[in-house]
Amino acid sequence: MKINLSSLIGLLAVSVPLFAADASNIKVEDAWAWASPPTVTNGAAYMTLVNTGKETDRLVGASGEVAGIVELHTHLMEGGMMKMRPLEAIEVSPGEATVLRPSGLHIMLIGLKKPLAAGETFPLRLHFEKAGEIWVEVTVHKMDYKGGGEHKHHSDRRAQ
Ligand SMILES: [Cu+2]
Repeated sequence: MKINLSSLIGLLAVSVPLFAADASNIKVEDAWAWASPPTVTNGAAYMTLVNTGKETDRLVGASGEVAGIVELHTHLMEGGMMKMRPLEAIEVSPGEATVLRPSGLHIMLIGLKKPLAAGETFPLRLHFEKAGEIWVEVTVHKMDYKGGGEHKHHSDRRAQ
């Protein structure tokens, strides 16, 4: 029957992007966020992006149900103050890890639907120029979480 044949072709067509995602050159490691106090309505997600391919890729956006608005941000010094700036894209070059971390690059979560609770996880969808969409599960840590050496040198030493 002709109908069966065309639906088979339809299935083949949708399987192509799935295969492309499997062959992705982008690996996302250690996706995390600080837990948010109940009165705080914004948060940020951090992670390490690794490009196992040969060409530079770009993270061009992120989305998720966790917050009303999800943006790519960086921190810049401006007039002696650390300020956040939205970015159009974050470049992910091969051969080096692109680390999103406090006081640096981050995925800004504006208007959290509910506070981020320690121990929970939430999904984020990352949009890459070449690798396409990648879902990551972000783990929420307590605020006093001491990460690796990467987290040591930021300037905002929190009072106990
Ligand atoms: Cu921000």
